[in-house]
Amino acid sequence: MLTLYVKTGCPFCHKVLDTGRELDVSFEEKNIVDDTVAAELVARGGKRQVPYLVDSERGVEMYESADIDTYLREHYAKQ
Ligand SMILES: N[C@@H](CCC(=O)N[C@@H](CS)C(=O)NCC(=O)O)C(=O)O
Repeated sequence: MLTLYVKTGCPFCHKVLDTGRELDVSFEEKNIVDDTVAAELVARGGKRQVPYLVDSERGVEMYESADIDTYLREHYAKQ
């Protein structure tokens, strides 16, 4: 399962969500406007920054929209 921490109005998040749509990849979205979710993100990744991807099947977690974009294209490209 892919989880994406996002924030309403975040252009970097939109970039990743656009890539997901392009690749037919769906995310469980968690929005850090909710303080509980923000705290969960900081506990998980170490800082309050979105987007943040969690790929639980591969045990991969990362910040940085460009890195997430590259990762999705490498591992979730359409066949
Ligand atoms: N270089 C980062 C920049 C990410 C970034 O600046 N995210 C902003 C939101 S657009 C953020 O997390 N700000 C902290 C906050 O809103 O609490 C990326 O490309 O992912």
